[in-house]
Amino acid sequence: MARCIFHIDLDAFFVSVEQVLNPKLKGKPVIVGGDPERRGVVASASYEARRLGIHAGMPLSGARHLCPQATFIRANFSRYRDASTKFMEILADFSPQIEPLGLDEAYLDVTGCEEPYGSPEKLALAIKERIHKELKLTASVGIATCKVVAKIASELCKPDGLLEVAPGGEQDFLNPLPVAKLPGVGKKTEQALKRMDISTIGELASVPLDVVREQFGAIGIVIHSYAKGIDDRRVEAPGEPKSISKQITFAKDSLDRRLLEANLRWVCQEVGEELRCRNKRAKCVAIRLRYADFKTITRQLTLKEASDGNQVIFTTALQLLNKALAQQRKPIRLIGVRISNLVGKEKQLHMFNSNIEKLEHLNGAIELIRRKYGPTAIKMGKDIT
Ligand code: DCP
Ligand code: CA
Repeated sequence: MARCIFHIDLDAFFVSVEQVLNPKLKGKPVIVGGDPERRGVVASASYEARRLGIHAGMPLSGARHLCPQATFIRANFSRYRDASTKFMEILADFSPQIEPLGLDEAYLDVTGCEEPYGSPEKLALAIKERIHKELKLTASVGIATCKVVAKIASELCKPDGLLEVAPGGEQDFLNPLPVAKLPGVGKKTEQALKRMDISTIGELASVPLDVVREQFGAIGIVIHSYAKGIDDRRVEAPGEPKSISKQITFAKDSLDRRLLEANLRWVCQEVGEELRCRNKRAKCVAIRLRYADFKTITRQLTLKEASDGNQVIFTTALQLLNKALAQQRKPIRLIGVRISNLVGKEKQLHMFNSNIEKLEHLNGAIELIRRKYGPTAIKMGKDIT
């Protein structure tokens, strides 16, 4: 089922908070930054000031030169933190899955939450209305099936906007936009892409992955995938993930069982290590396979008992991989593992099962060696270097 992700961003945040406290400033060029006589930069500019060429990050002295009639206000962070807390509380009333980004923006996974409202758009309008009623602030909302498209959508509809990219419409939406709109494409990458005659997202999406990977390495794989409207990142509250996942994209699509197994083992070790660092056990193990044609499948299994052992995770993941390979033999470009249903690591009865206990000791010892001597210092027997 397609996900429904919102990216919500308050408009001209610092400035808008100041305008709520002093409504006379509404509709005027207002700049929050600091004392223009001293060194400092623009933190937030009202849309009226932006029309006169002011933007965040520009020196305040330059801003004053360009726009002497503007009202300059020194940033008052406690006000912005208060507004931010209330903003996040409102969002929490609409979905349990929130990922705040800084003070004034957040991703919401609202899959299934829209039903009582009739549509994602109506749910977004309800959120905007609450924000306006309670905080007197305006927000812009991007709606899409993944984070990257939702974020680009919210940026395009600012201020006080709402833009929904229908499932399946991602590529048409992205194609004409400049590559700089993609997260991960900074000034340098933008210029390097220009030298390759790539200036729109559509042009980037149509270049073979190998070319982009060759040029930009790992980030190339990410931006190429974003350009195709593919973004599997989940909406997760920082610090308390509901799942842990890792994936690896192969240099060349492959059906070589030894390579697939070795990579699967490595990915399982990585998620296992993070799981134990967080002092958790997982009840659910899932694998994700992406084939050469970008078709992506997920297969998952629930364990009888929550575990944090590499071997349990790997054996389960391998079982899922074998089943998937038996059903479909197409070259694979990406393999990933996600463990979820995380529970606390209370001692459980099966801890007295000596085999499991031995494995846990073994995992602990391997990790100690890795931390001390580096990740390649010790590997399980079947690993490929
Ligand atoms: N901020 C800052 N310095 C920057 C950029 C931003 O201090 N270089 C602060 C002030 C902004 C807040 O973070 O109000 C949010 O940043 P945004 O990029 O979302 O900018 P705004 O909310 O001001 O404007 P927009 O309407 O474009 O979201
Ligand atoms: Ca903002």
